[in-house]
Amino acid sequence: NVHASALAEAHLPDEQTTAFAREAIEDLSQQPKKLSPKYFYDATGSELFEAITRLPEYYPTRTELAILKERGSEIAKIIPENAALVEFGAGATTKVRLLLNQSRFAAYVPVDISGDFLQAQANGLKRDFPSLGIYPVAADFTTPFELPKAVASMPKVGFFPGSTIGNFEPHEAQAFLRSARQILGKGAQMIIGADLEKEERLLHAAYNDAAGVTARFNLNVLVRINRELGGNFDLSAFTHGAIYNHDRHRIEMHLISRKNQTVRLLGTSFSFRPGESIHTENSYKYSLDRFAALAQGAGWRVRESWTDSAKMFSVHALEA
Ligand code: AVI
Repeated sequence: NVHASALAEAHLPDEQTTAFAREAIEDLSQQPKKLSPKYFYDATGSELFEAITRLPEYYPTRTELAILKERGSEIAKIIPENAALVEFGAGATTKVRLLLNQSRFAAYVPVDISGDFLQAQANGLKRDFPSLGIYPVAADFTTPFELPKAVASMPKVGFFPGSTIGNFEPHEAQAFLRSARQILGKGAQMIIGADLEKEERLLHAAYNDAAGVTARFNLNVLVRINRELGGNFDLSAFTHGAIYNHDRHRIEMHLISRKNQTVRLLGTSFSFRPGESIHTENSYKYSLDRFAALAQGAGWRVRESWTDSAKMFSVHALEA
């Protein structure tokens, strides 16, 4: 019954919508205003992010992939036989396929909040790796979760590519690494990607691409607020801006109001001055030393760190 379910949707928002509403109102009430980057990723946002990874200016994805390819045999050497590969967050399967091709894993455990996405991903991998045990876990990987019983006795290898760790505040990044160590257990390994600090011009270009895909990705959070929470943001009255904050070693993404305006959202009004920003994302850039200190602070030992020849991106092998 289409009508009844539409009504249910209008009157009984599910838990996630309620959380989105609560968080959006709280974050837009702050000074300076902000919104959480986790709300970028609905179906459209995930597609826009995939498009970002193919942009000429956005070097992280292709550089990390090249490192994983080039260092494949070195990575394979530190991976025990018949281990379980536990991926925190499940995106495109390109990177994980590389690892699965290079080493003999007995099991793959993708962990992601979106159950539908996990199933599609698992189906695709099952066809190409028929002897691999695939055990998806639908969970928020930033909070503690249990590994499937089937992999209990296998050596564990965590995988966290893409420099997603860079979107966490340093204290959150450390908490995540500590929790991953607990989940994976004693003797575990972890393969993790981290973007490196570099010439500002290159960072600026990567987050202010000429085709405007990153701008659309950033604005998509306002599209979602309008559609899912009944907001009335005028998209043409905000511009995308990404700047490098040297002192804090991070790219900051902002949505900047072009004029004096008031936006209404669920009965609350938010006014904006011209030039006032909503801070939507941080993307921290590490040095090899700062990354090692972060990992060590969370109880990991850095076994090896690999970079490309231009030192754009880094991949680290950690040991619990
Ligand atoms: C997912 N994450 C690592 C991306 C980054 O580079 O921080 C998200 C992104 N934001 C703008 N462009 C890409």
